[in-house]
Amino acid sequence: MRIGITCYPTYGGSGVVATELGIELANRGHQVHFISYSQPFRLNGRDDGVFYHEVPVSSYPLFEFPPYDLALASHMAEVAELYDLDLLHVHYAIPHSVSALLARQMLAAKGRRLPFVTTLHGTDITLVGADRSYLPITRYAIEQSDGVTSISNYLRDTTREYFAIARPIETITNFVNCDVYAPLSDEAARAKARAHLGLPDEPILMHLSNFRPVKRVVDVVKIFARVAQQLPAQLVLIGDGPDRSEAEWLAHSLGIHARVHFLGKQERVSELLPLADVLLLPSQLESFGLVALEAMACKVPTIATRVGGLPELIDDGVTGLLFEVGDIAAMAQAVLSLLGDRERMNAMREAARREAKRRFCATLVVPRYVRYYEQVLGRSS
Ligand code: GMT
Repeated sequence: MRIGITCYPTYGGSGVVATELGIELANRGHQVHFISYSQPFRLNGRDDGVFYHEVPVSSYPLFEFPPYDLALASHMAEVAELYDLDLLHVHYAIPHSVSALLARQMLAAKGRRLPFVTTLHGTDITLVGADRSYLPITRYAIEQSDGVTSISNYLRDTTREYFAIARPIETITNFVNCDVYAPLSDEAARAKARAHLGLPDEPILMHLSNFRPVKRVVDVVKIFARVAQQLPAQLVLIGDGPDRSEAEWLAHSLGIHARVHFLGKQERVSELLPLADVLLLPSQLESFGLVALEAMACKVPTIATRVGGLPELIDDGVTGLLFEVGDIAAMAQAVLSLLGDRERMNAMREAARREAKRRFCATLVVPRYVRYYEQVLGRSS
């Protein structure tokens, strides 16, 4: 198949899923064309069968807001014609599904079919889509999509409820490449990676996100502060975003900054995650929680909140531990007790990788997308 993929190219789970999906599809012989305003951050352009088309967004003094969604629709239609695309797959409904709808109509006027699949990721529904200014158009574009997938049952059900949508939405969960995301081979490899980062031989707590308020990064620092009172440990934070400064100031004011390492945005997180003993994800909401899955594949259990789609991913007490939002004391206690119980920790580590491979491996999930595309193409041809 020849597939056009559109996503946000910036640091974030929906872009990661779209990019990894495109690469996996290309590895299986499909031709994938990314259409976005800049190169998705995990795409390095060297994969065979992967193409990138930058959307030119020209400005004009009259435009206070250059209309990206229109430029995107034009470019989608152009790329679809030039490269004879079979379908478009857009990740994150706003504004991508609206642009795809326009592109489909533009080509229909020329007698050409261009179905599109929309994948819902989270805040496109729970925050942005539910905002009155975006809700009607988002609902319309979801209803008009030739296929709609959701990354968890939670998000599927929430979409139906918020948007009063009756159309079928297929849950196709996020996935992980279990060969790329894997534990370190042995203690020597761990010691080498630690030394490379200048970290002493102490337990490592890790957090990775876009540092938006929904991630509650300040809670991460507070949890760590409680752990560090009882035990020598290190906190590694990967990513960047609006709440980073507040978290950095807090680490300073609590006097733990020497143990707290803000690495900023990192590309090869598969090389960092296996170093962690525990991943902290105390989010206000996660429709899936991709980083927890990536950690699981690396044999790293996650201490997270019981919200959104996280209970569908993390089996509480088996592959990780779930708590109420804001229950910093319980999460810190859970870290301490897990670090102090080697047998339980090992069982959880093994279970985490086992479940990642059993339910969420790319080899299982990517073929589901392919089957879904075929279904959409069959249905709409
Ligand atoms: O919704 C966001 O905050 C952005 C989005 C993204 O692009 O990172 O995250 C959502 O999609 C991810 C990939 O499917 C999921 O793993 C995240 O749980 C989801 N975020 C939320 O629901 C808050």
